Amino acid sequence: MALLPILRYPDPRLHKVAQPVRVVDERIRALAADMLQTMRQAEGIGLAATQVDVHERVIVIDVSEKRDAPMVLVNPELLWTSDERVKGDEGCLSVPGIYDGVERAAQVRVRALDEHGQAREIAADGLLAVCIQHEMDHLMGKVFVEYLSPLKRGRIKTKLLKAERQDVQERERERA
Ligand code: QAP
Ligand code: CO
Repeated sequence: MALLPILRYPDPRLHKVAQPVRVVDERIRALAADMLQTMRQAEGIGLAATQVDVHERVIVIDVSEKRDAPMVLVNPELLWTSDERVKGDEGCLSVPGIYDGVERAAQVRVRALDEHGQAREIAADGLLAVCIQHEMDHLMGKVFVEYLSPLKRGRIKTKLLKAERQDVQERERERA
């Protein structure tokens, strides 16, 4: 298992569209295991392969209180979304320190393969429904800040680019 580096907004690679997985094999299981480890270590509830610069349709989620109910969704497809909408604050491991309100379908039904290549259908509401939609957006190259106003998005971009520059400088100072 390995921790994978997480791309940070506004990295252009976050906008690549992921390709369907052809076979769920050891390579995909290893990727999912690494993604789960990376998500746990970063204290996230969801992570899409796009965020670790792998452009294949794989997401991992664990919205359980005890963080002991990991889900692997390969080639997820939305079968149904409710007309009922909910607005809640979202964050993202690729947009650290930023949280803002996004409107989503309150309930969804999704079909996906699990880590063994078994087809499953999931009916979700609450946080799981929101998380599935957020992670599926990543696979389409979409980051939640794109639902915010251009003004907010611009401010977020500036803030994160500044933080990134400071990180680089810090690492350079450490090496010196
Ligand atoms: C997506 O996001 C999500 O800024 C998953 O400093 C978020 O795991 C779906 C995180 C909210 C539904 C609701 C963000 C951790 C984790 C940060 C995450 C941070 C540390 C975000
Ligand atoms: Co995200």
